[in-house]
Amino acid sequence: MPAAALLCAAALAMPGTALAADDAEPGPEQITNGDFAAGVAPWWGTANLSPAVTDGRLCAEVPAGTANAWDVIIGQNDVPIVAGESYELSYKASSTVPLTVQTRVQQATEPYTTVLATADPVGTEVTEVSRTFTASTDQPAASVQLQIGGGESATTFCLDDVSLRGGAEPPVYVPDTGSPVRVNQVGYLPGGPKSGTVVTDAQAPLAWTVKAADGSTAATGTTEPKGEDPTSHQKVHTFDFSDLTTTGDGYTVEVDGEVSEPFSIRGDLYDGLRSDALAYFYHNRSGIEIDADLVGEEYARPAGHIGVAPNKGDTDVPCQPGVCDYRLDVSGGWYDAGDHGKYVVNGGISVAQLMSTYERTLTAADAESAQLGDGKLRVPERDNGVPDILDEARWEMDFLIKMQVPAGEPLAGMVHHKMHDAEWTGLPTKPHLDPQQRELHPPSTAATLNLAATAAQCARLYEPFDKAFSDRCLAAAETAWAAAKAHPDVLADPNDGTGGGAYSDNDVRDEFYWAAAELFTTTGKDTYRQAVLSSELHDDVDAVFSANGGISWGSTAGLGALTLATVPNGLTAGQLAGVRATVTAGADRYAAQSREEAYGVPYAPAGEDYVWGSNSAVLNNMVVLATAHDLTGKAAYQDAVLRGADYLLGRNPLNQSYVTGYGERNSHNQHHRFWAHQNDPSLPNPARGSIAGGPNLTAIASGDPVAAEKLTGCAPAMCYIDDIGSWATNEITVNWNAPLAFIASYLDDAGDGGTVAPARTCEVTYSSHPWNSGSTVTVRVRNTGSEAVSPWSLTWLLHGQQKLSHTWSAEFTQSGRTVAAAPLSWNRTLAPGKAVDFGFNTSAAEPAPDPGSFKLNGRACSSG
Ligand code: 9MR
Repeated sequence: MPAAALLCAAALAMPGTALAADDAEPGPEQITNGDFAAGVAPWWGTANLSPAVTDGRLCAEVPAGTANAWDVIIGQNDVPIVAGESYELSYKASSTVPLTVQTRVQQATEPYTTVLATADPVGTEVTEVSRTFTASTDQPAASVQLQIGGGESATTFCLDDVSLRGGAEPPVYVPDTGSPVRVNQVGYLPGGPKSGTVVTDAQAPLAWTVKAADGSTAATGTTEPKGEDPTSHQKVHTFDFSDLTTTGDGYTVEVDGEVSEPFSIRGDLYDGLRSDALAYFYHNRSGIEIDADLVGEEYARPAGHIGVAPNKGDTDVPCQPGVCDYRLDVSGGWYDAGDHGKYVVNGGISVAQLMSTYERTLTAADAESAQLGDGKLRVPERDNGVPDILDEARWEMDFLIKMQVPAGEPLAGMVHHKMHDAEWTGLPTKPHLDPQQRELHPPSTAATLNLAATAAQCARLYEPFDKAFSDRCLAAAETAWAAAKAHPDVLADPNDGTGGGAYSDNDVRDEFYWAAAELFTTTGKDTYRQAVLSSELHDDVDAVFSANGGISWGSTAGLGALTLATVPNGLTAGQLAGVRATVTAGADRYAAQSREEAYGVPYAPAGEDYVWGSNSAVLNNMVVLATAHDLTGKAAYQDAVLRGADYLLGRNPLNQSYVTGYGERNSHNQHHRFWAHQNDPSLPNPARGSIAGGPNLTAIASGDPVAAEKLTGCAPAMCYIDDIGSWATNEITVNWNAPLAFIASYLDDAGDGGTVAPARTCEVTYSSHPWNSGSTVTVRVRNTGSEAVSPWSLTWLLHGQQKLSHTWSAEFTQSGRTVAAAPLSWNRTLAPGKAVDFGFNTSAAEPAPDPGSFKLNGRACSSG
């Protein structure tokens, strides 16, 4: 079956109406984006033109001295023309030097048979042209062309309100959704929930059968009718085969004679996704050659935006006119998305979530750091002694710091909101061939707080690996915080969207909260504590983990709450319990949504309002659920994460896996200027592990031309198309791949996805009391397992600026915030049922509460 089936609606609707009679209704519109409200596409120009939308019209500089009218063309292809039908073509045009337009409706390729060929004079004033014709031949994909070459003088030609009415109703796009039986096309973890959805009009339960690869029956049961699903308007049943735990590949589910896509049941399903999702960031680095040895020939490319022509940046970038009179080296960082812009508020959340993917391995009992470690990921900094995921994050952190306004300049310490091309470039454009001027846009409070938050997190995570960099991060963070406090309401302009996205945000209370939480967690300082506790968002679950989707680039309070709940900090036990309760309340909400949704997705915005990048809203809810699972060990949270993965990987109304390379029916034509295979077969598809933005109810209103053509009337969770032109449903971005990386890492750590919390074979009691200007801590670790541990080693995190001063009864090392205690000669062996006691004093004037998470020889202990 083709990826998308086109049905001609002529059979269903009224036949095209002729225009011969004066009172006849004009027929249906055949032109897409004739008023240019959605920008240039799908209009095209010959290579000697650079058409752009100016004041709502399409304008182009027509060169002088071409020989023929057809040497300069503005046109639109794929316009269906039906023989015998009557049409009216009309448009408004002006030309600074009067010219004659050769107006054509014709075949796009040889022999260029025309159904309309007229010569229409256009003057300096707006001229209206209107022509009617009856088509002499069928042309299913005709080309409407305004041929404007052959003039002696150069001229500016502008065009508006192009319309071609008549003929048959244009074809209605009907997505090919394949089998009505929907499953996670990658598979299910053996110990996790296994559910699916089937689209059917049947009222009564239906029998389902899971078949193994050899065709044998592996499990059977009956479906549960669910009625009409409001997200898809499909009538659906669900089915559950969680009891099947036998590992294998090539399973299918059969319901009512219909067979699902194949899937596996295995514990290592997400092994590859963790590193692929993270490789996305290296692939999209700016300012460095992408090395074939790391990504393969197909994906290798020269460094983009290092000041080598035709690039104009990013090593010496001016501000937009009137914004500043200095220039900055803002090279490096990651490209935002399909475009080459670099936006602090979006880079900020992305790098934070990458750092949190790493930080989780320090705090979550069952998280593994090895797969993120040195030499494990596709980064050129392998074997430098630093975990690879931190190498990747540093590429962006360095860029974010460069975006800070230098000392001595107006608004020093604030951070430029973004930098990008002065005009939008077309698809495809390889980064190193982007000829546009790059410009810094004004600083904003939101961007400044993004730097404060991420640089504070950077300071604590890089301390063990590069103290100077850690210090630089902390200085940048504190400078940014002070600048944001001094300029608390400098908002980015929502209309500043030429050549790059606006990323405007008119509420920065959440950015203040996030930055305060990170700065407090890193420094323990009272100013930041007060800023956290006095924020009206603190512990307000409705604001922080909204039912409509909690965390996004414009809504960052949840990032702060997750850090406070998981990374040891100086909150009192009561305050810590409060913030953890906020996280679990948010997770309870998303888990309930997942249980109630027909497709199991932990996302249920009011009015089914699937937002731009809805897949990242799903993922960010999954991050809250995963964190709640890390904190509590409750299976219900992990189950909801797994059902979220099912939705993203195929159990959804479109039967679509949204992650390139994963699942039979995966998205692979996402909107991207280099991974533009759909536009240019010599270029690659997106690399494995790239997640599409997903269904977007506002896609048409946003001016997405493919959505306008194909998705009119779509049900919320079906407003998506895997077409490179659909930038509002099918783009890829750093801030969507970052939560994917977090979740892939969590899922890989989840092993078999057991619903029973893993057995703990050690127990830690941690008691802390104020002492002089610091704290005295005593630790007891008990071996609750059946085997001796010898020699033992216990690790945990200290918080803030706490440093060990005096220690006893164990050998201590501190690396950044991580403390390791090892035995002395006399307490080397921890026998079953026995405990060892040791202790230490800390130096900083802040409490040292129980971090709640300990590992004995790398395995999690329970703490009591
Ligand atoms: O992800 C952004 C989404 O939340 C906004 O609604 C939308 C319109 O402002 O912009 C999205 O971000 C795009 C950005 O503006 C430009 N680079 C690509 C981003 C993803 O489509």
